[in-house]
Amino acid sequence: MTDLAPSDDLAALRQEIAAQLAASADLRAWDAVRVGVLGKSGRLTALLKGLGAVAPEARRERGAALNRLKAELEAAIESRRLALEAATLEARLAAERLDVTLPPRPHPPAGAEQGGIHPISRTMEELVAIFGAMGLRVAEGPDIEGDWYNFGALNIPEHHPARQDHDTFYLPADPDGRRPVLRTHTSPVQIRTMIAEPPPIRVIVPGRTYRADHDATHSPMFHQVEGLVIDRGITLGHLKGCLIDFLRAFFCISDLPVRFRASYFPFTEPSMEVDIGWNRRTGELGKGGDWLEILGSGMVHPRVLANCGIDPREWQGFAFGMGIERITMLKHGMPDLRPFYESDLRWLRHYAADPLSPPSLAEGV
Ligand code: 2U9
Repeated sequence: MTDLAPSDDLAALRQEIAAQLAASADLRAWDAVRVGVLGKSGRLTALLKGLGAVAPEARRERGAALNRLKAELEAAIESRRLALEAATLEARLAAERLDVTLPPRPHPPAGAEQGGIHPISRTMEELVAIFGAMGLRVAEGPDIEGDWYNFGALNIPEHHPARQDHDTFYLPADPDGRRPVLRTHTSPVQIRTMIAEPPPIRVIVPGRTYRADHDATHSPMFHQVEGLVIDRGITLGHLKGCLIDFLRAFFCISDLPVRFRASYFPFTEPSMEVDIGWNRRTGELGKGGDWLEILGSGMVHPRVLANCGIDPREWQGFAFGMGIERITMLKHGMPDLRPFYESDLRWLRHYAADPLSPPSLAEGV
């Protein structure tokens, strides 16, 4: 028969467990205390199991004392759990605090160099943003083209100088004698679009183009963007409005002077070259009384529409084209075209765009 004083050992156990709970710094330590008291082989469980061995006259009192202690310890254990969980949450909230009013991090982490957007890519992003806001989408096509897509469908005659070997890169002839070309403009993509889709059509085509030319302002590979809008009742007024809005948004000059000058292209009729106002002496755009040619445009030639299966009596359209290097050089005051392709990190660091700031519509369209 066990012959213990009814509560001395229980008071000591209560104190000991209270001290262990207070010392438990996290939920893992807390659980060890809990299991050590209430678990299958826990201290209190053992005492309860030993109740049967207590002398019958002391058993009731001992049982009641054990049950009181059990309730007390359970409450103390639960309250410690709540306190530890609250502390854990507090610590997490403090560690993961997020100030949404902070500006984006302007610099890369120490030791790392931040990449930049190549000026050609940034201009393309701006073109997509500005013309996209007017409802034009991007169309793409192959760099290697057939003669008909690059020249024939565009009403460019057999004897046209652009078709001569010294202007165009031809690939070796195929067994049928046809010589593929590196596209000299992105216009074959509009031809493919008109053949593949019924009007209305509203597209811009940014992409690589190739001409046998190389000096400070010409590269054998360069980038163009062309645009095509086909719908019922399209007029020169639509062409002018679209291009004036584009030029003012792209160069961020809301009152940029724009002039349309009659010209000739085989694929448009009438055709117009577009000039913007600038100062020839300082190179400043927007004022100065001089004119600078910036792009070509016109109403799509009826024969070109018919070549693509579109009835020119029902559908009309305008088109335009410009060099991406050229408009980028003018916008950023770059004197030479060649560094675009030389991967000189000093030049790239100077002219690259911040990848974290998206292309803006500047003055808006
Ligand atoms: C289709 C019909 C018409 C696209 C046009 C120009 C005028 C033009 C040059 C500017 C400088 C090319 O980069 S550059 O050398 N482009 O002057 N391009 S109209 O006209 C089209 C295109 C496709 C089916």
